[in-house]
Amino acid sequence: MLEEIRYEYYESVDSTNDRIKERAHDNEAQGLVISAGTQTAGKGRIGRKWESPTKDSVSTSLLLTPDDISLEAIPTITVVAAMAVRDALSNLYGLEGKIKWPNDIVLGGKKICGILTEMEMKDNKVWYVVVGIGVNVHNTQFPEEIAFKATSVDIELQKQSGEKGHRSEITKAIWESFQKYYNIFIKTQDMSGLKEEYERYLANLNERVRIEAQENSYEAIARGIDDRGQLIIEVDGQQQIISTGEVSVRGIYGYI
Ligand code: BT5
Repeated sequence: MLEEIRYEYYESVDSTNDRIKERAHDNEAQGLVISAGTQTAGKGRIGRKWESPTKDSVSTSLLLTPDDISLEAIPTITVVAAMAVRDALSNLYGLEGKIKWPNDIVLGGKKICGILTEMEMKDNKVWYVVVGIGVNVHNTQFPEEIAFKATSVDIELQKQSGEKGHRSEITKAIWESFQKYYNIFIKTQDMSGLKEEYERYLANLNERVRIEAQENSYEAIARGIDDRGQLIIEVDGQQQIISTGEVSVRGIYGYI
């Protein structure tokens, strides 16, 4: 169970995930959140970069030290975190994002949030887990390479109320929602209690997607998730499971 959350904020760090790792090595207790105004080395998955320019985005990471968690349940935590961000943006601003499995939230077909879960083992057991979340809040423009597929809270609110997002309010709402979903997840260490709600928000459900693995790429229909939070796809009428590895899932007609 995640019982209490303690917040720390820094103007600038390399990566909030790396700051949490350092604290885990100093035996910090579960529940610490480190957020930053800017990251000089924000990380995406598999060595990619995460843009987190000064004061424009939420960059926030949480330390978890779950008792007796199985290794196979760790990637599911990303799936739980995606639900939390979606829920927070909906509750705060009425922004109804979709979850692009496994680790993005999209609005208006563009990415507003990315999640990076990392962990370290000790004595053959999971020692700690870091859940890192980046949300674009005040960004009005993006570097050329991502401009076609990135959006922010303010850009999306501009289309509705004209209101502006608030970074610390978003950070708090995300971790409060995360606590709610995580405490359901951790009882069974799977998505059995959350799957139904998750699938309501899954982008491309029952639509054609392109699965881009390292060696090949093929088309499939997305059918939902299994109890481990893995994506169920259908290829030539046969169901298959995609785990959160190094695959990307793309809609056929654009980024999502
Ligand atoms: C992610 O990876 O989306 C995970 C991002 C996690 C960022 C948080 S911030 C707090 C914590 N500390 C860290 O150092 N990281 C975490 P991935 O699915 O691999 O997507 C990365 C790709 O998204 C990049 O290669 C770009 O194409 C694109 N991208 C980079 N910055 C972006 C941004 N600000 N908004 C939208 N897309 C972006």
